[in-house]
Formats: sequence, C-alpha cells, structure tokens
Amino acid sequence: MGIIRRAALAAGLVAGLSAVTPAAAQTQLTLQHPLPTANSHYGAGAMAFKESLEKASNGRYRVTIQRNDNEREMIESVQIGTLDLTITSTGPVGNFVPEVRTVDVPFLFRNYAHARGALDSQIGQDILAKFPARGLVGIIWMENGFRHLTNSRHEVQTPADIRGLKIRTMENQVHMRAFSTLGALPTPMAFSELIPALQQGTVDGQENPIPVIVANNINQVQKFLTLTGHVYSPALLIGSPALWNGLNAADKALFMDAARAARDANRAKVSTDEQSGIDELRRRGMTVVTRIDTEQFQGALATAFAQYEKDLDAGLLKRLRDWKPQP
Ligand code: EAX
Repeated sequence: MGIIRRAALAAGLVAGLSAVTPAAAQTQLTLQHPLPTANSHYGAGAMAFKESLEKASNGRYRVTIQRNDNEREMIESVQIGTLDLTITSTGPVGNFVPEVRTVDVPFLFRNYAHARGALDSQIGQDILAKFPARGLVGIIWMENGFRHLTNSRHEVQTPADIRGLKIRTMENQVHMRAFSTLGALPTPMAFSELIPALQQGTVDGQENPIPVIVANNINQVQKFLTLTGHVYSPALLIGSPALWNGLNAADKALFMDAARAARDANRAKVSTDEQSGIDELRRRGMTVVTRIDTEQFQGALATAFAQYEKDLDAGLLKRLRDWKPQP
C-alpha cells in the first residue's frame, strides 16, 4: 500500500476515533493572590495547588495563576462567581465572615505550631463552616505569618514609641483597634495602595510578615523594622460556590488533596523565608530591633483585649487560645 494511502487511512482512523471518543472536557480555573507569583509563600502554595490538581485530574482541570494585590476585591469576585479561587490573608475576610475576626486578635497564638495546629483542628473547621452562609467556600487554612512592624520615622522598642505613628493596617477592625489603643493612627487600605502611601509619606509605617516585606521590597521605603510578632496572620484558600457546588464528590476530593498540597508548600515557604528574610532585610540596610518586651505590649493592649471579649465570640477565642497538641 502506497505511503499516501497509508497516510490517508491513518488520518481517517484518527478522525473516526475523535468522533467516537470525545476529548475529555477541560475546565479552566483562575486562582488569584496578592503576592509575586514566582517567589512568595502564596505563590508556592498556588503552584502546588495547580500541579496537584492538574496531575490528579489528568488535565481535566487547568489552573491559571494571577497576581491581584487587592484582597477585598478578590473575595468579592469569588463571592459573585467571576473568580474561581483566591489565596488571601484573613485581613479583609472578617468583613465578609465575622467569625474570622476572632483569629486576627493580637498575641492570640503562641507560635507557628500553635496557630497551625489550632486552625487545622476542629476549631478551624468550625470557622470554615461559617463561610457558605456568606456566599463563600473556605476550603483550607493557609498562612501569611506573624506580622512585624516597620516605619520610616524611628526605632520602635516600646509601645510608647508607636504613639503618634500613622500606621497602615489592613481593612481589619481588630487590627485597627489594637493600633489605636497603642496611640497610633491606624490607616486601613488595600495592599495595592500600600507602597505608594509609604512612598508619599501618607503613612509612616505598616506591618506585615517578613516574607511579604522581603518579596515586595518594602525596605526601599521603610528604614526601621521591629520584630513585634504582634499578630499571627492566617491565610485562606477560598473558592466560589459556583465552582464548588458544581463538583462531584470525587473531584471535591481532588481539590482537597490539592488544597493540602498548597497549604504545606505555603507554610514550608514561610518557615524558610522568615529567618533568611530578616538577614536579607538587614543586608538591604534596614535597622532591625529584634527583641521587644512582649508582655509590655500585651499590657498596653489590655483595653483592646477586654473589648475583643465583648465584640467577638469569647468562647471561640478561648478554644483557640487554649488549644494544645494532642499527646
Ligand atoms: O496577604 O494586605 C496585607 O498586608 C497582607 O498581609 C498582604 O496582602 C498578604
């Protein structure tokens, strides 16, 4: 049989097969987060999610990762279904799901093991269960990290050093109360507005985990860093109900496997970047105050803590605060 006939026969076979076995339907998903897509702790999580889901679904799902540094905007888009997934800090989430404000209380978590263990426990699941009623799907807890204070004015060693500083906060009532209690002037804004505000001197300082400060070169507009560790900043992978409610049980399981891969990669990156990031910020010229009297700061926040007990779910606060690893 001539080459042309063989080629024609082969082409006919392929055409026939494709008519009989339709290519598996492919679903394109978009995941947005506010940090550099390549080198950040959210970027590491997003990539791990993408790789896990695409591989496990044999390509039935394709994930496009994009940067969007307005967390409130991303949450709103997920809520109305124009965005499938977002990785965001809890910063603005409390404005959508009030129970989340509880995890933003300063000095609530003793350390990373406490925060991760409590949020991965039934306590964290109980908070995620509040999301669907608010038109969101809280898929898994992730991590932004312990937040530290930077400013352009002077070294901060004591709570009194914060008095009078205009501090950018997230759009988060819990954090704003804490800084106003310390005598600062909290100025809430989305992350997308932060660098210009620091450049123009609209605010004197801001607070963020070390990896966020490093990844966004905040050292270029801030001279002083104090390792206050004043609040642990959880993050979340949030999905749209439009996406989630359309998944069958088997695909939901694939999504959860991918979410756990995302969480683990994200937390590993935070652990790596936290210490190396402090050394890097020193190398970049920041003055770093490494030790503060945490009890002094907690004492200065006493009236805020009393108000949190009234405004938030005191029982949930106690469960989170008292969580300990099971023997
Ligand atoms: O989630 O807005 C903030 O300061 C957040 O920490 C940042 O967007 C990473």
